[in-house]
Amino acid sequence: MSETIFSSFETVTYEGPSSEKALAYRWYDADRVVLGKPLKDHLRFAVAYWHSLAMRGGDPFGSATLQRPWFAAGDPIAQAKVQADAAFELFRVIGLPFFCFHDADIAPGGETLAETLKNFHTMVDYFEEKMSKYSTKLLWGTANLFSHPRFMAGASTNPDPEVFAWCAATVKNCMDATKRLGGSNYVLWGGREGYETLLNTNMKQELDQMGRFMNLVVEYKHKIGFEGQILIEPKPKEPTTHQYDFDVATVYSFLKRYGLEKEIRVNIEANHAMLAGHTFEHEISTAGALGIFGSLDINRGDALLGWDTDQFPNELWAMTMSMYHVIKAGGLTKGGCNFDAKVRRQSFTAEDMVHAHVGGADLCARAFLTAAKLIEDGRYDAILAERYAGWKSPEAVAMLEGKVSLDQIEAAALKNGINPQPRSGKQEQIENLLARLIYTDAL
Ligand code: XUL
Ligand code: CO
Repeated sequence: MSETIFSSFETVTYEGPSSEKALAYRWYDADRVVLGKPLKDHLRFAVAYWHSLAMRGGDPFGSATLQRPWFAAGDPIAQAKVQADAAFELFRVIGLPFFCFHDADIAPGGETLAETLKNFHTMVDYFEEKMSKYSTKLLWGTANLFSHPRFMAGASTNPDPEVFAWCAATVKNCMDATKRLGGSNYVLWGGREGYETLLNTNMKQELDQMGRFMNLVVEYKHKIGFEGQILIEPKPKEPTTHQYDFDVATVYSFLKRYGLEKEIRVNIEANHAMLAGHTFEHEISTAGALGIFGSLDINRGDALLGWDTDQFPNELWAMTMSMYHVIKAGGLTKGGCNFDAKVRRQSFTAEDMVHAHVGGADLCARAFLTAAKLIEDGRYDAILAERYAGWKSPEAVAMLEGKVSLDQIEAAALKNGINPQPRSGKQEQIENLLARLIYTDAL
């Protein structure tokens, strides 16, 4: 193994909130038991290979800035191996339990499908070897079906069936690799599953193609006995103007339409939620209500910009309420918190990369501990329970369970003569209670 830019760093450890050390966990005490299990098993943090290892820091106006020596390490496979050596050293330094990858992040593409898959499997072999030497596990694998020009008109929704077939072959191989590396989930983000103009688009045809593709994925999952979750990652726009997997609710309607609502869940990304005009917690709560909550891509956007800035999270209130809804949705079982976040172009050193992950994990850990405290405290849940308490009466239960018809409800309402009176929604009271619970160091 070659010396890497992360090799000189000590493994970052938990030191507690009062630590003055620049690189230390203040809130992420991985083994601390909260709500019945260790924090690390609630949060299941993952490093995103694409942002942390494969990105070079270019933007539409400027070239690469990030200091990543592996891009000059010889032929493409040699480069990919040096990059993997650095990746596993980064995982060791930050001590987070998982990583996630796309095929194209870990292996160079080839001229043909066969060559591309050969490169991929060479690197999967290398990853298997690395994983036997380090403790980091795979949270999820995925296929990049959006960067290469062949995908410019979509992947499974492409007007060209040969592109559909290329994508099917690629996903089959990525699912095989994910299973082989012990992945807990397989993710599909429809990078270009949408359109730029309806003038050249047959939407029904494209949706049927995507529905068939997802069914093929699910059939293959069962065929190979992959026990992980299959997840779709909603995003409303970027790169295409209109994306078919706009938000959680849209994905749910797609899953229902193609008979997949029991088979596929969602990987919800904070910045994507913002682009859809929602909050992260709205999307988590929607998935919880619809029974399709799966996993999280944990980054933040910028309210002043209209695109996916993929920054490391640092908003305590928003993240606390998101974690509250995660717990209410049943928690991250096989899912996790993937840092689908990148350092800024000026943060080009190895040290910046370590700070970014440590700060992000600390913020999420603090938010989770606060959300758990909020639940254990009980006052917030009591306000909510009181607001809906009327629905516990036998008459209300009968209405909700479909035991009475519209005319029976009318007759009962006329008979009891109740004139409903407005009640306070208590928004400010709730905000004040939450502010007291969130912005305190006592956890
Ligand atoms: C793009 C995005 C992707 C997916 C994986 O916005 O979030 O990185 O997470 O393809
Ligand atoms: Co993402």
